[in-house]
Amino acid sequence: VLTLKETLENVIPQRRDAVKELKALYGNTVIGPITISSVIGGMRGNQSMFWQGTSLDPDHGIRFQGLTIEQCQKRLPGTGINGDNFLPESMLWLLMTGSVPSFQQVDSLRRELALRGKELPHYTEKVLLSLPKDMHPMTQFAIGLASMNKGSVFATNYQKGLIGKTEFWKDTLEDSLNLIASLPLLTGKIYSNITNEGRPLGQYSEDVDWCTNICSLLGMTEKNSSNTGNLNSQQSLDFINLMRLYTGIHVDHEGGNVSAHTTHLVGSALSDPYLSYSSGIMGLAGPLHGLAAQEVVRFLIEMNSNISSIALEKEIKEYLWKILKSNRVIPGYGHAVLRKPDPRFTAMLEFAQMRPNEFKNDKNVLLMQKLAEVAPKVLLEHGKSKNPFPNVDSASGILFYHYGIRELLFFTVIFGCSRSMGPLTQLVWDRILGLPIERPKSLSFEGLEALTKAT
Ligand code: FAM
Repeated sequence: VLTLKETLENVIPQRRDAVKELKALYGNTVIGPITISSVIGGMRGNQSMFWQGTSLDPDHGIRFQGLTIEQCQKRLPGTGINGDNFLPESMLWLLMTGSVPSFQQVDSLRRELALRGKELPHYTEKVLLSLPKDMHPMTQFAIGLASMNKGSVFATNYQKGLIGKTEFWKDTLEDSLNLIASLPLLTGKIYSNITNEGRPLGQYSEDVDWCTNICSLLGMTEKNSSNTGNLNSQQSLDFINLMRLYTGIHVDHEGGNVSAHTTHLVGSALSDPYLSYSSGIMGLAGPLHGLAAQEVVRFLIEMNSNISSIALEKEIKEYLWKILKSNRVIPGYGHAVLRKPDPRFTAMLEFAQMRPNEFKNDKNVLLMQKLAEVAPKVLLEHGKSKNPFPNVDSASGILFYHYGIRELLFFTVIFGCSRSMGPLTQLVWDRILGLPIERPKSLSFEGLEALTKAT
């Protein structure tokens, strides 16, 4: 079986030629206008980034190398056990190479990552241990990742002048795989810091998949004696599959979102993958980006304590109207690009719907499901939001909460594990294609004003 790197090596020449030809033949083709509104409005709608792995359609949501979530669920290999979700390792292969891997290919990548990730560098361990236990978990995450830059193969070889530009991608891939592989231990360390005085919550194994290791190190597998969630064996398996589903579909959301764009921008200065992705993590920590899932959990809990029954639609509607009338937003609804329910939400909702017995007594999960019917009606009547449907953050946090992850700030760390795969894949491709340092032109107020006079 060819490794991921060998498979990539076979794909590269044709893709390099195609991009070179596109630039040579159509380099001057105008893609679209850039307006003053977009320049002072977060560059919304400007088609100005090259990004290969994923694309976002307002009606159909995210596509991974052209495949919808539903297609990924059907076609990407999992563990081979019936009912198990596909492995994020499969998604990484798809993003990186552009093709659906075989079971054997995924299994070899699973093994490769498990071996690469079996220990954290001793200095990273030391740094993490020294951090205050109540430090924001995303700050711990970014510090841990940045510290690993000490072992970057790319940075070392670049400094020694050992590699030429066309070969940069090899060390970038090496670092990226090492980084992704390190995430179960890094995440487990952060979770044990905030919940268990830094004492390990579970074991790492070279024989299992990336998500099973994440769950084990969070203390969320049954055989673990310090299990924080007190899960039985079925719940442990379900939680691992929830983790596979969640981390399999949050890998990427085109290039323009903050975490992806930041990783790409910092990487364009030839900063190594550790520095680049730790910057992306800093962006993911923002409340308008990765932190929204915790807002939804707070909202559901608060709403439940303010209504008498989930069955009373009238009461739910009144509660939502009270929020809207006080000029607040309904968290978990609306989107800047999407105009339909987010298919990532639908996938998470289906996870809950397939396990009615597990969730039948969880008022928060039941409310999440009920809101998906009621909130769009209210938002439509309200008439402001361009998208009245549930977004990605509507369901994920409350499902993690159900199984026992109660530290709301930690949700974004799990998001960050998943998000590593898309932006780091693009970083490898940035080096394969030799993309230059990013450097858009900026304009002052006077500069913009002068342009209005010129037209
Ligand atoms: N509840 C109430 N009002 C909403 C709303 C919601 N869920 N979503 C949008 N609106 C309002 C919005 O505030 C704006 O009002 P003003 O004209 O008074 O400023 C109006 O509808 C038009 O907004 P839009 O064009 O439809 O949305 P934007 O592109 O400006 O904003 C969101 C997109 C996601 C920031 C917005 O829908 C929102 O605040 N949603 C609630 C918070 C949330 O769920 N965030 C997570 C988003 C998630 F997908 C992610 O990216 N992680």
